[in-house]
Amino acid sequence: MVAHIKTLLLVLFSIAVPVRITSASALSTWCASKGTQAWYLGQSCYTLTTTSKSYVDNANTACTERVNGGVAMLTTTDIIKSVCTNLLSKSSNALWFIAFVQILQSDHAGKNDDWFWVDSKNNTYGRCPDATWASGEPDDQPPQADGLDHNYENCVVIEKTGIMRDTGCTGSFFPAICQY
Ligand SMILES: [Ca+2]
Ligand SMILES: [Ca+2]
Repeated sequence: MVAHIKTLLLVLFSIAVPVRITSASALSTWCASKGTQAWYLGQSCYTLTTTSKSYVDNANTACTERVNGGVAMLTTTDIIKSVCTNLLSKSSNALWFIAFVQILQSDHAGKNDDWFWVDSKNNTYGRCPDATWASGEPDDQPPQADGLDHNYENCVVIEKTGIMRDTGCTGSFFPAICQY
C-alpha cells in the first residue's frame, strides 16, 4: 500500500504543470523590462515617446511597439497621479499629448464642454470631471469675444504635475504618453 502511494506521488510530481503565460503577464514583463521608461498599472503599460509630433500624427503613427497601442487615456485622478509620479517625473520632457479630445456637440459649446477620452479605435468614453486645467485653460486660442469654444484647440497636453492645457491637434508638436 505504501509503495502504491509512493508511486502515485511520484507520478503526480513528475507531471509537468504547464505555466500559462497570459497576455497580461507578458505585457507586465515587457513593461518591467523597460525600467524607468515605462510604468505598469491596472493591466496597462504606459510609455513615453521621444519624438514631437502633432496629436493626429501621434495617434496614427506613435505607440506601435505592441498591438493595441494608442495614445494614453488617463481616466481617473489615481491613474493620473500614478503615471505622473512613476513615469513623467523621470523624464526631462515637460509636456505630452494624452488621448483627451474635444468633440464639439454643437457649434458654440463652452470651452470646458465636450471633452472625451478616445481609444486607438476612436471609441469615445466619458468626459473627465477630474481634469485639472492650468490657470486660464482650456482657452481655445485664439480667444473669441463671445467666450465660447470655436473648435481651435481640441487636444490636450499634460504636465508632470498632472495639469492639462488644451492645444491644437495638428499645429502643435509634442511627444505622447502611450498605453498598451
Ligand atoms: Ca476647443
Ligand atoms: Ca490652450
